Amino acid sequence: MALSSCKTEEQPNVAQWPYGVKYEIFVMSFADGDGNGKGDFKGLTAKLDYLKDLGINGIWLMPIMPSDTYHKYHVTDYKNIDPDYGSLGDFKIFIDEAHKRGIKVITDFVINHTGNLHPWFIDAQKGPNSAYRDYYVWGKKDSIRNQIYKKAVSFDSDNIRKWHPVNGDTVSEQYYGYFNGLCPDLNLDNPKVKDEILDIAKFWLNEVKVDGFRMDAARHIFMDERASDNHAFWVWFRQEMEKIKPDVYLVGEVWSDSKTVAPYLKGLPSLFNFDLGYAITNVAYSGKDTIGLVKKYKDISDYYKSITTEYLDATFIKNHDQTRLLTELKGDQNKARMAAALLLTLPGTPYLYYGEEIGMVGDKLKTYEDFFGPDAYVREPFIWDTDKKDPMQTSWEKPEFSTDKSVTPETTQRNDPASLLSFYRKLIRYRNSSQPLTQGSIDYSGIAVAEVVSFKRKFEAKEELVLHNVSDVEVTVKLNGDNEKFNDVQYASKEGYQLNGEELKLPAYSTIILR
Ligand SMILES: [Ca+2]
Repeated sequence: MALSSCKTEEQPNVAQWPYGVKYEIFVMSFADGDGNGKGDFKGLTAKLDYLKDLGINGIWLMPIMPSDTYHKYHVTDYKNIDPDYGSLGDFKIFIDEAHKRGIKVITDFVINHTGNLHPWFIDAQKGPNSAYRDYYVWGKKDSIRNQIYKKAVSFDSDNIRKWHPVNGDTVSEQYYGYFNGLCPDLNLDNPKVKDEILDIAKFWLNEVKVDGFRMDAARHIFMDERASDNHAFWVWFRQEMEKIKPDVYLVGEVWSDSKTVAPYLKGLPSLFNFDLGYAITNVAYSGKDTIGLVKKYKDISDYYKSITTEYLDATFIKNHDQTRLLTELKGDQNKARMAAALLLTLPGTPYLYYGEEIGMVGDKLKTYEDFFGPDAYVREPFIWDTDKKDPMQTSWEKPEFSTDKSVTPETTQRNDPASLLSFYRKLIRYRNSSQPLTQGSIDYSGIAVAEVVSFKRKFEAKEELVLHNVSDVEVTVKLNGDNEKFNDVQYASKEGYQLNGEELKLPAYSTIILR
């Protein structure tokens, strides 16, 4: 009973798409295949075996289309690959190699806005007679006077000026840009723009063979006052995508509370669960479940399931817009492990943010002086080896947080069974071998101990009991009543646990899964 349980190594992988663990990548920071310091598809292709070994079956790529911004959310050409990342040919090879390894690929598809250097917008700015004028949203000074400054800010934008003048001209029409003036909103009331979007989608899904899209800024397609138009837009969008590719996978970003999120599920049955990310971080940080994590999770997911039977939760802890997990947990790796363990044992399709698995750090709240802004602090180069020994190490920016001093490189962690990376790999493998964890329902365990988050996961006749001691002290719980049947330890994150009859002793910061 002292051994760190490893019944999982030879078990078949039951994580069938769209279930399974996903991995979000900022290509610029991942792996450099041509030696210019910027990540690209040659590099990413060469690192696919790393991702396969980690156990993921899906990759979400942050935007890859040509853009004048480092993060590439301001698109200037919808049918190509940014030259920083290589060629379309490189990308097709990458897709092919990913598919050979059983890994699907989804890309960010930014349709709320284009970059201001997109040819459509360059032309549209020429004046009301431009053929592309109606591709964007224009307002005359009188009609927009009361809404030039929107008072409300949102989670995903602190911009309050939504209307922007062309070249300082505040007399004529101004254009609408929800996030800022550098990314003008597309006019998705215009059928021509909708046709363009479908044409672009056909290109990526049919010709390039991506498996789906992550839809950025899904609740800003139309202005806030037109929420129901936003909901209806996504129903239309999904129907059209399924005509192009019947098994297309779509996941949306609606960064808001669950009440605001819910109406989007009819069009986008997979949406990122921001509330869960906050809740997991909270429990891991405090070392106690003071918020009732399982109830919180069940309340949201039961509510969403009542809206659509197709609901498929897209869970995550942190993404590219947020301070990194380990930084938020004040560098405490034990707590980071517990957060990861919660994510990887709860329902849904868990998304890891690249570098989480090696303990990368980055604080978005740090005052910034460099050109890129605070978001770049959470999008730093992945650390492959010390002293740039790995030729694929990216160096497009000088990292402030994640260096080979602050983060143990992947190469060092790879063969160390006690490393954070090995912890992730082992737990993902266990999840992949378990139908209850991968696609089962969740229910209360009935065990009420504040230091322990516990729940049952069930798929058909298979049932597992998951217990997380999120605290820094050893805790003993009683497995009585209905829980007596769980007597076979399948997974243990640590040595030192003990199951004696009804009593289960959980070491500090440990996860035990029983059948
Ligand atoms: Ca490169």
